[in-house]
Amino acid sequence: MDIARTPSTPDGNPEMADAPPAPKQPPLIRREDYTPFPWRVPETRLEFALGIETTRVTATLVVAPNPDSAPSQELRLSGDGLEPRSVEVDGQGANDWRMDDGDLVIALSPGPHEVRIVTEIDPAANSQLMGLYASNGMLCTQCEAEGFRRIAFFPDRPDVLSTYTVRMEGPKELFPVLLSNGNKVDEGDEHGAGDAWHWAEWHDPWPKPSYLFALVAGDLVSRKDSFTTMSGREVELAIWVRAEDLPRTSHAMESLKKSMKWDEEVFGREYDLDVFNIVAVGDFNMGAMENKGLNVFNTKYVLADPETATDGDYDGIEGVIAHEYFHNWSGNRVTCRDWFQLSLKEGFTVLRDQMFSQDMQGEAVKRIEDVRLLRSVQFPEDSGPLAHPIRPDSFREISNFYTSTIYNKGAEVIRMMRTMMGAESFRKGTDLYFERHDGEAATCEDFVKAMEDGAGVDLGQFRRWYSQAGTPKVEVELTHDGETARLTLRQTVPPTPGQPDKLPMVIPLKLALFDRATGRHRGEELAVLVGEQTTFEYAGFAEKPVLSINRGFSAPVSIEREASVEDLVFLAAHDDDPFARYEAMQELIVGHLVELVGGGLSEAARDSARNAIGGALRAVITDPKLDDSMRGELLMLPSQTYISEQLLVADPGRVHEEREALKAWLGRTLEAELVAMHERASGASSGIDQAARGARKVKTQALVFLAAGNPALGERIAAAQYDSAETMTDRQGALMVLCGLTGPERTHKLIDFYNRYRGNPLVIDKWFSLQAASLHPNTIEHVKALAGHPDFTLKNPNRVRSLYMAFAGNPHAFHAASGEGYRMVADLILALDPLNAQTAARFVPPMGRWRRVEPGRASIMRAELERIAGAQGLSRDTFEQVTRSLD
Ligand code: B3K
Ligand code: ZN
Repeated sequence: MDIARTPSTPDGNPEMADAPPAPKQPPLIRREDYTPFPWRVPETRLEFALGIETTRVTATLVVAPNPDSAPSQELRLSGDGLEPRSVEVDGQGANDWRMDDGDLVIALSPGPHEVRIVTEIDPAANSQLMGLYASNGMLCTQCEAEGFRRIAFFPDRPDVLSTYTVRMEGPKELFPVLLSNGNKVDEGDEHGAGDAWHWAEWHDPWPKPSYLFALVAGDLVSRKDSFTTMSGREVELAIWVRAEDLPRTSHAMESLKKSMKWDEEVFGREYDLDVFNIVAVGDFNMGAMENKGLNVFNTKYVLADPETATDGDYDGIEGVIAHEYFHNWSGNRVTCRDWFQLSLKEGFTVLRDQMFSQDMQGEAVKRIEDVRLLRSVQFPEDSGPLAHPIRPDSFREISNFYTSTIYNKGAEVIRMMRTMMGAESFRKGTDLYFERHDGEAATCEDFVKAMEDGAGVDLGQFRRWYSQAGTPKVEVELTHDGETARLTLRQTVPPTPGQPDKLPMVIPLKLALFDRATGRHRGEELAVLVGEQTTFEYAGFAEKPVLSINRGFSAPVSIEREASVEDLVFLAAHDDDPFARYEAMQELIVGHLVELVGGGLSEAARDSARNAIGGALRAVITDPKLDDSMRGELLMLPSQTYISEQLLVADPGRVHEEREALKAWLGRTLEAELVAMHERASGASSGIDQAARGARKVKTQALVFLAAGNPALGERIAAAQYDSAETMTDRQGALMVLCGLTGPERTHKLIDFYNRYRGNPLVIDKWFSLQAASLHPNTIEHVKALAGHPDFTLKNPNRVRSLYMAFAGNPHAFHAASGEGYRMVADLILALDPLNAQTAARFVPPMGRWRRVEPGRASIMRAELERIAGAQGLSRDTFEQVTRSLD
């Protein structure tokens, strides 16, 4: 309706008329506005009378004025959708309280008090999966970041640390197991209720913020084990799952024990409670949660056996178990002062889990995988409308800031510190950090200061990594003159939302200069770029050397250089740094595809580049010195996202076309070698040793190329691999390839896969994902049909992600020129937002890339974002992401 014709209501308020109300802008919360909470809460007692539909919560808070804050006459307790049933202060019913935007504000005279509030919640109705909710008959919690306020009125902010005692009671039959943080101190049957009801009391001696609170009640069984800490304390370990899942918990338990040992050895961190519990839940918004002594996990990161989990799933479990366990120190013992400091715990803990996995799984391949993730998710984030520094300055909804920037770039920033100061000094810095801030809610600045003081270094200018967003670009030029090689490095940091002008960063670049004739270099160097431009000189080179730069990906930057095809082929074959070798191969292929997409490449130039790439890949396939895990990495074509990222504005259709054409050409040209590699690798065992895992990786790599070059041959070999598969890795790899083909085996094997694994939700998730991520020409129709499949539900985040996140990451179908892919994702966001806002908002970033997409598609993407923005009653999560994406 035209605004001019909107009838006014008697009081002149157009919002009362039938026009949609203007969406209320959620408040912007700023880092600079931080003030300490006026009250301390030394003790918290929570009593839960548990029920799936009604749970009664009695919260007793011992409060006292905070000496570090200005005094206050009122106590503001955060609440979200709660109503107080009773409010008592010091044992007396209180009248002097009010509700303010969901919060409970109680008038309180200065001095210590005991405040008791009763609330009732309905876990079954909690589809947001934040707070206390029901999942498959059990009750569990998720409180980070602001879920605790959906359970009880409380100062729900990370700098209010309290010691918790939790009493739970409920029907034994429904909830035979009752768990909370810390140690179980007592339990018993409820008097007067026969033996039908029971209770348990838990006490956590470590003060913690409310976001680390957890409770689980359900019919669960556990795998038990124990760990003796470095000081000789015995810790009881338990992984709690549904009875039918128990056989699939051994890998998770082994991962936990390895993590505990590794953290003692590498960071000197010992576990600090008598028990460590992990619970697996089928309905979960993310991977896992590090609640003190009671980690809650998505089943995806707990359950595995070779029949149902891939090698990648095994690694994911090991990495996530480690990550959550490591949070016990980096996050729990030392927590965050406010949510702007999120990277303090997340960036550091990601670095710690990456280092652990590098030690467990092999350094080189893990590093390549981590960089691939950074480039495919974080780099696009950093160059788009949602770019933010690793320590953001403002937000409207904190759930939107659990980003790859906070996590992965955050880890890279701390990794750079380690690269510059060396492993030993780094450990001195982290020791000092833990010692200085144990039991505190700290800031990123506290971390940097402790690293400076502990390691004895100056990180003055380096701090800009915390405040400036955007991926720095480093232009590299190598010249040679007489006996001297001169390396000029020039940096620019691109403008990002709210940060038009940037200052130079500190960029540590590991490099080596190779002698072309011998294929050797004289040692790795570290060049640290601090200004906008610096020239480094290297004497003693009779001939221009070949430059290997950003070895090990020592800095999260994009390197721009004019490397010749010959130099890249040289590095791809000779570089002794595995990452640099991988990088040279990627550069070779990306450079070629970018040229092709740009047009104007003659056929002769294209053929010569193709031949160089083909030759380099042939050398990789046949190099006897390479192990298969690394070979698999070198054979991976750069992703479409990464290629598009190199272009200012990309036509997804063109990028896809050229990438597929190259893949097909390579499949045809290297057919004999690929078939031989597949045959050789098929002879490997089905074990989980590195050799067997590597063999599985190259087998599926071979299929990818073969199917592109010769679909009939690819289909035949893939179908045979599917039939003879002894592991999920082989079976899923074969089905992935078949999903992209149009032959009959696609349907046969999809039916077989579904029937074989129906009833196993994690495997059925794979079945959805494989079809949604497929390059098959009819993927859009397939996804539409799958959305109506009886196994599809919007209520389970794993299932939603398995279909729609896979689809939104599909470079072909999502970007269909008709705009249908964009419409489908926008429809999903609108349907999911009222049910699960956090998950819905996660689908906005792929649409927010419109500025980097050719104008035809860009206008459809933008229109879809506007359609979402115009919807009534949008959540704060989705509203913030959509409006930032349109700005
Ligand atoms: N700290 C949690 C993430 C919580 C996300 C809340 N939206 C898991 C982790 O990073 O370890
Ligand atoms: Zn984490």
